[in-house]
Formats: sequence, structure tokens, C-alpha cells
Amino acid sequence: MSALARRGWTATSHAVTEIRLFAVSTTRTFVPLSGPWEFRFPASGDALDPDAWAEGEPVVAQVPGVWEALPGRGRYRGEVVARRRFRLPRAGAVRLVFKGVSHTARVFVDGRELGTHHNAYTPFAFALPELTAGDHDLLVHVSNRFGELSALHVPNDYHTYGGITRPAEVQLLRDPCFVERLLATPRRDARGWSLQVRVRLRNLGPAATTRRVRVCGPGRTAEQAVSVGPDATAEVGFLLELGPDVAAWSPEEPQLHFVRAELRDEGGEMVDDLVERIGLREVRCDGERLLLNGCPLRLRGFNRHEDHARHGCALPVEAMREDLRLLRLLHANAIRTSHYPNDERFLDLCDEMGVLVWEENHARGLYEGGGAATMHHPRFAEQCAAVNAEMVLEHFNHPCIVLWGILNECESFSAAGRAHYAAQLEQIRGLDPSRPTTFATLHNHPVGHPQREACLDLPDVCSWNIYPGWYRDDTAGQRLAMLLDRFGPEMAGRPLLLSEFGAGAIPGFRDPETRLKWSEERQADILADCLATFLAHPRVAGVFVWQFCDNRVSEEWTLVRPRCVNDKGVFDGERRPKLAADIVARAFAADVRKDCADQGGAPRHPHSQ
Ligand code: ADA
Repeated sequence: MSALARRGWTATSHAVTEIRLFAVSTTRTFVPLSGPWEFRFPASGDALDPDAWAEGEPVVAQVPGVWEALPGRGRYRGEVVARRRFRLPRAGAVRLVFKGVSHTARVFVDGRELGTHHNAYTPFAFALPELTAGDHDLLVHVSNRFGELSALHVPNDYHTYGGITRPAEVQLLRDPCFVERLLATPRRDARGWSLQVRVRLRNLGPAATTRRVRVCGPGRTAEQAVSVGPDATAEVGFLLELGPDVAAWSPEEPQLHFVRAELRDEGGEMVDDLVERIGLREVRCDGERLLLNGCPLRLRGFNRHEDHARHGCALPVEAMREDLRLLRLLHANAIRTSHYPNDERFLDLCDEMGVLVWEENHARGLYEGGGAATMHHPRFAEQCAAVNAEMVLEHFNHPCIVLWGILNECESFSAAGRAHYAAQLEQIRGLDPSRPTTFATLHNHPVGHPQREACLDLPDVCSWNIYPGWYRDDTAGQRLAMLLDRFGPEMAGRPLLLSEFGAGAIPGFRDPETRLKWSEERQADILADCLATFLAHPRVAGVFVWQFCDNRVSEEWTLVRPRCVNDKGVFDGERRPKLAADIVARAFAADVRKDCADQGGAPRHPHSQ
């Protein structure tokens, strides 16, 4: 009997989900899987087969969480078998939803393998046509091992943690035919707002069925009958004309609306429903400017790893909220999810708080000489394509996301690399033509990256990671002039973002006189120079400081990362501010005032007071 069963631990049904910050259904019963699980580590070595779980060493671990938080497991890289039981109050079809397992999961229910998911940063789900009422045994084999199966999880300048790091839950359905997905695209024209809604049904049953689908949006409803074959899916589209009076979403006024798809059977009974939350906003490029709802948009942001000294990558919502409070305290309005899709609850918070997001797929520094790996891994294309699809389709409805990014500092300088960049941008545009795309490439870095670009014509927005004053001892002005001189003509007519710049500072290393590198003073000086130069330059549509907080890195990087930490954070891992925090706050606040003056209006960003 497992350690948890001995405690008589079983789930109880909930009416509210834990994977989002709002109720996503009124018909489904939620059985949360957060809380204590039984983890079994290999008695020796780093491998443990799912069916040999009983030979493992048991320990109770929290989900969501990272196993690095467990005693003696701070550096464990390998396999674990995680188990727990859950109870269904009645028989029925179920969805088993995981928002993130780091980094590969094999999932079993009552001994039956449901499937495998690779990549820590994107959600996945399994659907079962029928489970009985009562207790069920859930087993998840988790691996965060590096090696031949993973093209993207490699030793890198961030740590690949281990565990069930984001929330998971069982959704008990009323019927084997349910709403699998609802995608809503806002559009704006002279008549006001409209909403293009696509609803995807999935029928787990053995027979074809017909359902009436009703979509309820802000002040509008529409419905259609849809037939779905046995064990099949079907999609249906609706156009809701909302008119000019419905409240729009913006950083200043982040108005949110619910859109709901209801399924009814032949007798008119509602057998399933799915609620999504949207914001009416339009983001597009207009020459060298970004526009949000037709107004010029300036991005004053931070790069942020999902990392915390106490939580690893499994930040609780309260810690996410605190990060966003600090971000606004520094008068920032944007986050780049460097370098992978984020926990959806964080995106829910950004929607609610009006924080703009550049969300990007999972890749960092994959080029010869980049210190990580390359794009030539045999599984690179398939693993990127999977992340791209899961990122866009799962996070589609978040108004906070204004840019889709790919392949941070990868092989954008070769013909082989261009084929990947072009294919991935085409894939993302095909999934969501409503948002501009970008990728960050590295400028004039002394290590490895050749100073040529083969992909600069591909993105809607051009973005550069440049580190004047840190990797080279030039000024921000010299470096920006060099960048524009070399690549300006190629980028003409498109927005330019400076997506990374900054310096390292070991927390507490103060050196007011010499201001040596790695001191807080030198980090503050370099950021002051960069922000004064970049924010004042008319060609720059926005900036992202590298980085919001210090993050743990792979031990393979230890020779360039003291304490195995990338300490270019403006906050340390505990969110204690370094000297640079005040420098960034002053620079961003001044830019907000200048932006308002340029717009001739009151502060567009109420957080600037
Ligand atoms: C690169 C990379 C970041 C980080 C940064 C640094 O630009 O995109 O992930 O490694 O350099 O700290 O040097």
C-alpha cells in the first residue's frame, strides 16, 4: 500500500479548476491532482522503469513542485515514478490534464499506459471514454535526463528542473462528446469589434452523435448543429458582431470578457460547456511602429525565467503575482517569456493586470559555439513543431500575448538554419495570423556567433540581443550605431526591439569606487547607459532588460556562472532588488512620461504614477 493510501488520501470533487484563474466549466467536475504524491527514486543510479516502481525509494513530494526541493535531490537528473490515487464520484468520460511535467512524462491510469509527452513547458491532456466511479491509480514516469531523446532540453544557461512542475487535474465529463477547444480571434473595423470563434468538439464515444453548439460572447450568442463521428473531432465557426460599445482590452484598461461554448443533446440538455476568457484588442505592425488598438505601443519590458530560489520553476500563483507587482513598480509594461512558453496561470495574471507578453517557443543558443547544443539534432524539427502548436493553440485566447517568438539565438545565420526559421514562422502564422512574429538574434558577441544573418527578412518584428559594456567594452550608443549601420537597411520598415541587454551582478557585491564587473554598481551603470540610449532612439519600438531575476543554470555552465546562477537579474532569486532596480525604474518612468507627452494625453499607463 502506498504511503498516501496508508494516509487514506483520496481526492474530492471540486467545482473549480486549479489550472486557470477562472471557472472553465459549469458542467464538468474537477478532481484536483495538486498536493502530496508518492515519488519513487531509483534505489541506485538514475533509471527506474514504471513497472519497477516498487523497487524505488519512496518519498512524499508536493505537486506542483520540483524534486530539487527534496532533501538530497538538489542535483538529481534522471527518472522518477510519481504515483497517487484519485476518486471519481461517478462513472464517466474523463480528461486528464497536465499543464507541465519536466521534461518527459509517461502517464498510466490503473496500469494502462495513456501516452507520452515531451517538453516541460507545454500542456497536454489524455481523454478516456469511461472510468468507473471510485478510486483509480495514477502513475507518471518523469524524466529530466539530457541525452539523445531531447533536442531542446540540453545543458544550458537555465536549469531543466525535474517533476510535475505545473498543476494537473482530472475533469469528469457528463458525456463522451465534449468541447475540446475554443479559439477566439478579436477583429476591429469601422463598425467596432467582432469575434471569430472556432469550436472543436471531440467525441470519445463509439457512435456518431449530433450536438447543438451555442456560443455566448459579450452580449451576443449564436448556435449551430454539429455532427461528430465515432472517436472523432469536428470544428465549427461562428462570427459574433459585437459593435463599437463593447469594452476593449489595453494595458491601461485590461477589460476581459468570457466566451462560452455550450453543448446540448437532442433533448436540449446541456451536456458540456467550456469557458474561455478573452480581451478585445488588436496588435499589428505599422511600418517601424507597433500598434495596439490603433495606438502606438512602446514595450518597456523584462526577460523573465520561470525560476525562484525557493520554488525552482514551480512558482505558486502568489509568487507570480509578486513578480508582476514588482514589474509594475519599476514602470515596466511587458514580459518576454525567455526562453519557453510559460505557466498559463501567469498569462491569466498578465491578462488581468494589463501586462504585455512576448511568448516564445523553447530554444536557446542552439548553434555551433553557443555553449548549448545545435539545431542539427534529429528530433529538433519535430520537437519544435510540437511546442509551437501547443504554445499557440493552448495560449491563443490570452490578450496579453502580443508577439509570438521562436528560436532565441539559434542558427539564424545559415541556409540550413533559415529552413527551420522559415518553417516555424510559417507554422505559427498558419495557426494564428492575428499576432506579429519575431525572434531574437545575437549581435556582435565575442563567442561563436558569426556576424551574419540569413533570416532577417522573415519576422514581422526584428529583435536583437546586444550586450554593450558587458561582453564587449563598448557603449550602448556605439553598439546601436554599429547594429543600425550593418543591419538597418535590411530591417527598414519593420519595428526594432532590443530584446536583451544587461550585465551580471553578484547580489551584495558592492564596489562603489572601482565598480568592477559583477558588482551591483557596474550592472547599474551598464543598464543606465543602455536604457538612456535605447529608450531615446526613435528607431527603437521597445526594450527588454536581461533580466528580471537571477536564475539557476545547468552545472555544465559553472565556469562562466558563479554559483551556477545567471545573475544578470535586477532582482536576485529571492526577489531582493539590486542597485540596478532603481535605475530601471527611473528610466522606465521617464519613458512613460515622455510617451504620454508624445501622445499629448494623460498618462496612458496608470502604473506610472
Ligand atoms: C543570451 C541568452 C540569454 C542569456 C544571456 C546572458 O543573450 O539569450 O539566455 O544566456 O545571453 O546572460 O549572457
